[in-house]
Parts: sequence; C-alpha cells; structure tokens
Amino acid sequence: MAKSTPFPSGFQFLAEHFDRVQQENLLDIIRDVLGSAPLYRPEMPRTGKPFSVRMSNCGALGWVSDKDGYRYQPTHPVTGNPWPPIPEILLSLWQELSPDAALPEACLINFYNEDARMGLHQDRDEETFDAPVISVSLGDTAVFRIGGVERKSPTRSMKLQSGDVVVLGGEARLAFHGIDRLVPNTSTLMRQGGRVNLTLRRVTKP
Ligand code: MD6
Ligand code: FE
Repeated sequence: MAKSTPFPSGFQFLAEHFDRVQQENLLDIIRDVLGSAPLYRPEMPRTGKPFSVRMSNCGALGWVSDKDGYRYQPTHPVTGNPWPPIPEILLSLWQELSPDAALPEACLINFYNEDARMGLHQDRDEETFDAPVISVSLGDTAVFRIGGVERKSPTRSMKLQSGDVVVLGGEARLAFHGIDRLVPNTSTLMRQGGRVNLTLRRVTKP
C-alpha cells in the first residue's frame, strides 16, 4: 500500500472530543450567538466573488473578507455591532488544549451547506503564530485536506465528524489546509443538515 503523507508536526486530531450531548449544547450556544451576529456571505478580495461558506464570529475580533482583503475587525460587517463574546465552553477547550497560550480573541463560525467548500489556505492573518488554531466540527462530516507549509507540499485528506477537534500548532500552525466537500446526511445534529466549523485564534501579541 502507498504510504500516506505524514501529518505536519504539531497537528493534533481529537476524534469525538465532544460527545453528543455536548455537541447539542454547543450548537444551542452557537445558535444564540448567530441570533445577535447573523451568518453573512463574505466575498473574495479583489474579485468580490462570494464565498460558498457563510460566516460569522464571536470574540473581541472577527475575521472578515471583502473586496479590500482579509482582516480582523471588532464589528460585524453587516450589522455594525460588536461581535458577541466567545462562549465559556470554547474558552475552556482552549485552556485545556493550549494552557500556555494567551486566550483566544477570535472565534470564526463557518457554516457549510452541502455544496460549500473551502480552498486550500493558511491561517496567517494573525499578528502572532505562537498560539495554535483550534477547531471544532459540528454536523455533517467533511473531507478535510492538510499539507505542509508550502502550497506545493503533498497533502492528505481525512474526514472530520461532528464533535471532532483539530489543533494546528507548532509547524502545523502554518500548514495549508481546506475542505474538499461535505458528506451529506452523515449527522442528525442539525435537522436541515449542513456543517458548522468553529476556529479559535489568538490574533494579537499578548
Ligand atoms: C473547516 N477549517 O474545518 C475549515 N483552520 O471548515 C479550517 O480552516 C481550520 O480546521 C485552522 C485550524 C483548524 C481548521
Ligand atoms: Fe483554516
């Protein structure tokens, strides 16, 4: 059998870190957040091409993208209101997995319907890469692709299921990654299907 590409060092995958009851609880909390900071559709820098993923944020800073580029800002681009705070359950996750890092300032909320995907990218709009990026997946399974720190590095794919947690720290902090596609009807967490991914990030130097 062909050898698969190794995971970059500092990559961690915690399968079903959250059990079903915790997933339901977390989803309720995220629905509350989206009640005050609704999902909106970001656009690609320069071209203004709409993303297939809808987004929102919580935390002091939120990641946004529009014709002017990618950036962090303290307010929702549509409502103009400050983002709601990061829920306690996510701050606890961060402290459990990354006890030495300064607390996260941003939690990006990505919502995928069955046609949505996310191209290969690095998370590199932060001022510091000392802290990891921690992600939580809820709902339908997604095919996640991860490579190395150069776009041309070989990649491998794996499935992310509801309740799974991914940590990109160390060398993996700047590894290219993306979502190839969803696997529809793989979770009963959300009645209408789809997938939510939450990514926690430290943005400024502590
Ligand atoms: C997603 N995830 O799972 C997209 N970024 O929908 C990410 O872009 C990501 O899972 C940084 C660290 C972990 C991630
Ligand atoms: Fe990412």
